[in-house]
Amino acid sequence: MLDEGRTVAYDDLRQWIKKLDKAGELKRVREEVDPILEMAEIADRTAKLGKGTAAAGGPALLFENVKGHAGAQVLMNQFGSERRMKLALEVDSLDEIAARIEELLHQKSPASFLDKIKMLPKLAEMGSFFPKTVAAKDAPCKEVILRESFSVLDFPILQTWPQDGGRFITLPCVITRDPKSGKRNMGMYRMQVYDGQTTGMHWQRQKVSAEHLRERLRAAAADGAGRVTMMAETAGGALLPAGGSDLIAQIKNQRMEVAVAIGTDPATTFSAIVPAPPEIEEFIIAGFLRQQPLELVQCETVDLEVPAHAEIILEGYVDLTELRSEGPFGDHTGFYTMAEEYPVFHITCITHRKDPVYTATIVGKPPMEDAWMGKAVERIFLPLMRLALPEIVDINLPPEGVFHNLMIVSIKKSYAGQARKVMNGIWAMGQAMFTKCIIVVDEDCDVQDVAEVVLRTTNNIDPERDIQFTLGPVDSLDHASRLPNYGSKMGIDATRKWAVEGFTRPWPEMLTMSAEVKAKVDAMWKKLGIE
Ligand SMILES: Cc1cc2nc3c(=O)[nH]c(=O)nc-3n(C[C@H](O)[C@H](O)[C@H](O)COP(=O)(O)O)c2cc1C
Ligand SMILES: [Mn+2]
Repeated sequence: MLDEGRTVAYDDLRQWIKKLDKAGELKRVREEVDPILEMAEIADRTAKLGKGTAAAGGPALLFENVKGHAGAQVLMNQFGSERRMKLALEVDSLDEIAARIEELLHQKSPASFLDKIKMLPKLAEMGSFFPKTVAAKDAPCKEVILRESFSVLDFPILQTWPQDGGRFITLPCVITRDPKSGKRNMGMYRMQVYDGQTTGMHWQRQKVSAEHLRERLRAAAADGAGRVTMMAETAGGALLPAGGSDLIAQIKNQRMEVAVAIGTDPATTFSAIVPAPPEIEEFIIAGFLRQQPLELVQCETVDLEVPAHAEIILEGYVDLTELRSEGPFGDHTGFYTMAEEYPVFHITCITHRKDPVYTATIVGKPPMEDAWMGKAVERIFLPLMRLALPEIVDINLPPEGVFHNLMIVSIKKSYAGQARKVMNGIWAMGQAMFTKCIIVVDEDCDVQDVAEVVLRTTNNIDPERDIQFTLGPVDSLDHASRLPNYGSKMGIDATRKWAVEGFTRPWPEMLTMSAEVKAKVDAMWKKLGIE
């Protein structure tokens, strides 16, 4: 059920572009621009406009004169400001989505008949979360179906940084199926274009599609009794049976089907980056965000469903044992990630809308477009984090911390050691496992005010006592860890220390002026002529 005054969800990317145009949020670029580096440089400068101000992030860009691709259009920076992120998800504040989640999580069992009746609109709303399948004739993504002599390079795919390994598809929604549960996953993983029919598949080992691949390998490598031999890890999150070359021969040429959607409505694109638990299909998250079911259609050559309204669909497979060098790639850390082995995606069919609009992003030194997507994730996940850690008041992932490097958390502290409990809880929570530094402050510290956080943290700690290290998985993009994907993390307990924590000195109060004097100065402030 739609809230009053809410517009109906965007059906597709084109409706979204229209909305951006109407809202004065779209800049059409009519100069000829090369998808090799030039588009990236323009998008980078645009992303940095108004940096640090309330109006940070320039307009969305629609390139209409793409060098080497007559008639093509490329949309960039569609999520690149707070205002646009809210427009994309059709809310006045990102906390509205958190409030909707909170409402769902805290449903009380209906006590009376009347309570049950009152729940009906909620149930109807929940019905809209689930995707529905439409016939191919009703799926715009099937307007053109290419089963042979296709090339993904016919689309204006960008190279974003000079030392990149080549062109990369940077905003793809990659769909795979869990071989055990049948559940579908949609994640955003960049794809390096090797040639017209093959790309890389940069799913990092802790991500859901990497686990789908491992599940396929486990099944393929099981003996008659279903036992799996020891597995050895290879890069890119794949596992191969240790030792036994006959086993490798046995699984060679086995495939996992993959489909990729490029250019979907904004809520669907956004849902592909949401770090949801594997049990929850992103298709449902898209339905929840849109408050309207996502329409899916069956693929032509693989047993997967894809968003019916997408501009472009790539269908294909990953060979279970095949790996290929992927990268380097100018990444959202502000550094290049070096070449590493990742699975390879073979395209079996391309379908697309007539005159498809290609969508892309550039990642690099923050703030970039993904900073705003990350902020939306931060706001939406707060109520879910509070489920496990109810003492959390607020969190802040500053864009310069590139999401996995720094999380600032404020807590309502009630017992000794609670800041450390919260750190450990965060390191145990889905993709928050990657957080390299966690700073925990008391509830009266506004974590969104980084200056206040620095002041409190550096004042409040005895470093040797208040900093703790732990070892565990780290983000694949971390170039400083002792080993790829494995290293240390740091938690700083910047809360006020209590006697029960062994701190027996008096703790001073922070400075504030008395209300009486403030009121008096307020009254004379204008007259003073200082401002
Ligand atoms: C622009 C952009 C590019 C991304 N590229 C990758 C990538 O190449 N590999 C990866 O593992 N995650 C990448 N991510 C992060 C994943 O999309 C994110 O972790 C997502 O939650 C993964 O979905 P999953 O939990 O279903 O695996 C990217 C995110 C964004 C916003
Ligand atoms: Mn997922």
